[in-house]
Amino acid sequence: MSPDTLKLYHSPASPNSRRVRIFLAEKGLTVPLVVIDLGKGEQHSEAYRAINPRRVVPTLVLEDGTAIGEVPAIMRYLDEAYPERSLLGATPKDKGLIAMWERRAELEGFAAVMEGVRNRVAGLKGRAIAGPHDYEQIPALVERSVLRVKNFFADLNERLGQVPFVAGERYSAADITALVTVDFAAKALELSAPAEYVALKRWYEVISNTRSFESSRCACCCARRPVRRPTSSAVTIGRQEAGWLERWVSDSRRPSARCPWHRRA
Ligand SMILES: N[C@@H](CCC(=O)N[C@@H](CS)C(=O)NCC(=O)O)C(=O)O
Repeated sequence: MSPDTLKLYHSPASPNSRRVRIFLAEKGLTVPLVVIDLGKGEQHSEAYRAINPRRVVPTLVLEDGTAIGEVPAIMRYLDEAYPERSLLGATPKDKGLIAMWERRAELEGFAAVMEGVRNRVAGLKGRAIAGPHDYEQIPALVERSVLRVKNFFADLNERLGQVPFVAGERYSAADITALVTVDFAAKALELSAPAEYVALKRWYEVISNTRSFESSRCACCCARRPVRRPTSSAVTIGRQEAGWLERWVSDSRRPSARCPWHRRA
C-alpha cells in the first residue's frame, strides 16, 4: 500500500507530532499532511473530534478511514506496514529492547517535560492535561518535573556512555523520543543537559546531523539552531525560545510560507 493513501493530522509545533514526522523521514516515507491548529483550538472542532475523540494530535488515518492515535501506536503501524528500515526492531529481542527504551524515554523524559510545561504555561490554564477533559494546573508539579527531567538527562548520559544509541547498537524509535524530549525541554522548560554530559552531547550531535532532524522541524515556530553551533549555547537557545509555547497556544501569526509543515493538504 502506498503511503500516499495515508493522512497524518499533525501540528507543526507539537512535539508528539514531531516524533512521528522524524519516524516517517527516517523511514523515507512521505505521507500527506493535514495541519490542526492547536492555537486556534481546531483539535476541539466537531470535524476533528470525529477523527480523534481524544482531541489530540497526531492521528494517522488509513485509506479505509481507520484512525490511529497515540504516537507509539502510529509508529507500530508504520513499521509493520513498511518494514524497510525498521525503527522498532526486526527480531523479537530487538523489538523488546527498543519498546523498553522507547517507553522509558516517553515515561521518564517526554512525559516529565510535558507535565512541567502544561502546569506552568499561562495559556494552558485549565488544560493541564491534553484531551477531552479539563484539568486545573498544579504549579507545584513544575518543580518536580524539572527534577525528573534532570534525572532523565543524567540517566540518558549514563546509558549513552555504554552504547552508541539509546536502545543499543542501532538508531531506533527510542532515539527519536529521547531527541524530541531533549529539544522540548530546552525550548519549553529552558532546561538543557549540563555541558559535562559528554556522552549525551556526542549522541545529540550524531543524530541531529541526520536529514530527518532538519526536515522534522517547522521553520517558523520550532526552528532553533543545533546545540553544536558555537555561537549559541543550549541555555541561550532555551531563553530565546521561552515564548514558544505561549505562541503555540495563542499563535495568530501567519506561518512562514517556507515551512513545509504548515502547508495544508
Ligand atoms: N498520548 C498522546 C498525546 C498527544 C498529545 O498530547 N498531543 C498534544 C500536542 S503535543 C495535543 O494534541 N494537545 C492538544 C491540546 O493541548 O489541547 C499521543 O501519544 O499521541
